[in-house]
Amino acid sequence: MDTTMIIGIVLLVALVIAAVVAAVLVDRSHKRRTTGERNDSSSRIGPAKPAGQQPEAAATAAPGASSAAIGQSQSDEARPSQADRSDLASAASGPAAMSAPAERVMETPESAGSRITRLKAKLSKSSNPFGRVLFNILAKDHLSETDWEDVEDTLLLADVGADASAKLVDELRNDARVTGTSDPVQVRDALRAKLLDLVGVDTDRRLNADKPGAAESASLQPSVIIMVGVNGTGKTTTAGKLARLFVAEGKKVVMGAADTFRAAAADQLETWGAKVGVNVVRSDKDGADPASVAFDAAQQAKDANADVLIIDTAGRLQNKANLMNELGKIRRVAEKVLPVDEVLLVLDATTGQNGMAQAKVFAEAIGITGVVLSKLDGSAKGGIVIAVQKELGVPVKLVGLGEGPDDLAPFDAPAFVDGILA
Ligand SMILES: Nc1nc2c(ncn2[C@@H]2O[C@H](COP(=O)(O)OP(=O)(O)OP(=O)(O)O)[C@@H](O)[C@H]2O)c(=O)[nH]1
Ligand SMILES: [Mg+2]
Repeated sequence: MDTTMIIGIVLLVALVIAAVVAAVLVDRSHKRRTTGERNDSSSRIGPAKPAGQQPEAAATAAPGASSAAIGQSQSDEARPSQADRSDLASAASGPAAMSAPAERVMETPESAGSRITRLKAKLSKSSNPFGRVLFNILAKDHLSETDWEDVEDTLLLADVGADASAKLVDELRNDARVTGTSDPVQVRDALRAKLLDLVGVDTDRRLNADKPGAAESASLQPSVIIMVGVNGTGKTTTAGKLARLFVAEGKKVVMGAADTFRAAAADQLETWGAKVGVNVVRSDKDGADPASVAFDAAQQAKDANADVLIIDTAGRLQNKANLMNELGKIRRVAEKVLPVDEVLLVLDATTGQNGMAQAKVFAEAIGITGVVLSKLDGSAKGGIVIAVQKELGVPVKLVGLGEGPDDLAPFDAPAFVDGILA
């Protein structure tokens, strides 16, 4: 064999090896590309998939899965029914889609009875400057002219309102004159009775969704609640706490994130929902029309046979006419699908009489069926309860007593008055 032949054979072998290596490399890169495409497409299933969520979890996160999730085992939850799957398809294609609870370990919200006992104790313990001043005045042996004025000033400072404070003290003084006594203990008892009267002991404070017969007819299901109020009063927090209250009652809840100003607002609502298996209908587009999200939420809550739909809205100042008109539109558009049973105005208890101005404009713009007095655990200027109810004719239905997930309770008039006088 001559040298030329040997070189030829070596070159041939080298060429064959190069061809084999090239073929293997091409095959590997092709495999990588197809796997990547599969992953990409699964990440599009279910909007707002939380970081780190696995594709399987995204499928679990289907709309309608809330019915499976609430009160059921994790394995049930991991197997959405056929209906769940078709819901998922329609939700993903719509402008606002229902996202899923992100966490697998569900919390058990505190029952209504247990939270009332706990929150009553919390209310009576909260530092209440109003109660302390009244206590000091009424601890005297005999009430002088200045003491009466101090009682009135204290009621004013506690946001009871000018008219109500003057009327209350006038009546107390009049009673004292008639009975010929200004015995502080009797005055104190009389004050308690009058405050109770003003706050309203027999007022029906049930949420419309909780009233017997609410949404019994299939066509009226679910009950719809819209949360409104100025910026930062606690709307989203209250929506989340309220969802827990309903879940504790065994109800199926859906929430709608009609605060489309910031994506973070929908994320905040999802975080609340995820803990108790409540799905949130949201738009992934910042600045989407909140009314259209409300419409989609109503449609999807209805399709999912939910008992209650809670729609969160963006905070807005009452003097911004366009934003107030937007609220009216949210209601009208939601009502194309379902009647709105409840509009809850969330008032920050620490804003005092300023809350009145807010309440009036919100009542005109969207209609108010109840007030949530949030942050009553703060400086406890709860007297606004009296003014709001009197001016608007709508009851305070719930009070927020802290940032904890179950720190929301039905308003309890005697506990509230005792809290003031404590
Ligand atoms: N102490 C206390 N804090 C509360 C209560 N309710 C809400 N907060 C706090 O108030 C702050 C604002 O609450 P959000 O629920 O975000 O208020 P929002 O009305 O949705 O705010 P916007 O959507 O920005 O208008 C948060 O830090 C809450 O934790 C309450 O009852 N007590
Ligand atoms: Mg909010």
